[in-house]
Amino acid sequence: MKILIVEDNTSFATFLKKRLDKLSFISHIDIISTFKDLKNKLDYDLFIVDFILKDAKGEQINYLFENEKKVIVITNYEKEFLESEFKSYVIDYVIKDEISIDYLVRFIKRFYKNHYINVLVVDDMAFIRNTLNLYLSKIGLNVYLAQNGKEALDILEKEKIDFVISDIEMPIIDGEKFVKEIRKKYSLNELPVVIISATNDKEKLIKLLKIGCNDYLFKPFLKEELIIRINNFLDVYDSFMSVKKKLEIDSLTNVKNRFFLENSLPEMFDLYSKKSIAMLDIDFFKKINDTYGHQYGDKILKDFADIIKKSIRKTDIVIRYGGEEFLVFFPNTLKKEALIALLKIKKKLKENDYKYTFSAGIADEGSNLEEIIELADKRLYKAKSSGRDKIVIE
Ligand code: GH3
Ligand code: MG
Ligand code: MG
Ligand code: MG
Repeated sequence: MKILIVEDNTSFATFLKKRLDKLSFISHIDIISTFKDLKNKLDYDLFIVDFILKDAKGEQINYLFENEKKVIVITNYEKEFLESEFKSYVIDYVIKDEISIDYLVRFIKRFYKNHYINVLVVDDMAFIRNTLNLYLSKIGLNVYLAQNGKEALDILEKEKIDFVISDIEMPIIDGEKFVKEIRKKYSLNELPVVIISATNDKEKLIKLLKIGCNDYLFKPFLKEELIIRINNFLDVYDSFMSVKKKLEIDSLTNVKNRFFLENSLPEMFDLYSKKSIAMLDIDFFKKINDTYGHQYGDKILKDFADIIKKSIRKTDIVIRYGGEEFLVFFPNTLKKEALIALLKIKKKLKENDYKYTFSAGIADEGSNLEEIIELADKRLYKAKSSGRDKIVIE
């Protein structure tokens, strides 16, 4: 991402650049100090522009607006700026003090992340759709538009939408029915929905929250309010996702854990018609612990998880099922193909001179996750009872 700072106070410009240099996703930051220098310098993703320059008092903002550029204004003249026509030409403005610079840095981080987020706007009024499209695009989001609930449901089928902003009063399918349809397929965390409402009818809004809206906004909205609320909403959602990610990881081996198995795998499992599950268990692991100590045992577990990961495809998923027992989910894979991956693991253990072996059971039969796990587990037991160091697929 490339940023241009247009600021005649050099020490402030340098201070700002230093703060922004710390953000790894910014590849380039340049500083210029006059409107004159700005001409033909339009190849930037974001412009941070002083309101009052030596050779311009807003004309530079107008110029960038006419060229459809994204601008954040920095100024000490808040009142004058807010009273000017230029206010509507920019994404946002900040005052030149320490706290506002923190806001600016946060804003830029969010602006960058927003480029990876797809939002679906649903409203029957073209004016509202266009306004939201303008504001949301300005903060970097990829915007999809729909005129009613039916159109929106079609888009959700085809595109990877991350969150929805929807009107309530709409023809064909109204907001309430639309949200109900969404919640049949996606949970509140998978697809957040923010409702926009013209009414202050609290009872209706509460009902909407109960049927699965995440939040609401009132029409008409102020641009600043909308931008801050949506950005804050996305920040909270991001931190939720990173917490969720941490919750799903086994801290010793760095593969997925039981929490993931119970909360996320079932849905993933249902997406594929062809799939295999393998259960792997290290042989005589207790002896390893007893002989070399628990810490050494831990290291073996970490190494084993790494070797499994290196032997499978990126789309396959490793889960620590229990102490020294791992489950691998192979999407789009028959058990004979999964067997090849497990044989690779055996080979790698030998090549790296590990003294232990493992037993495994693989299954690709069964109509649900529980059934297929049970079958793989039965086969693992067979492998154990028939002498260990075996992989059983029948
Ligand atoms: P088998 O071949 O029948 O699988 O024998 P085993 O000894 O591998 O199996 P058993 O289930 O009897 O013992 C598993 C051992 O794994 C017992 C437990 O103390 C150890 N274990 C479980 N979790 C951990 C862990 O996180 N770290 C270490 N070091 N050991 C663990
Ligand atoms: Mg409407
Ligand atoms: Mg074991
Ligand atoms: Mg065991």
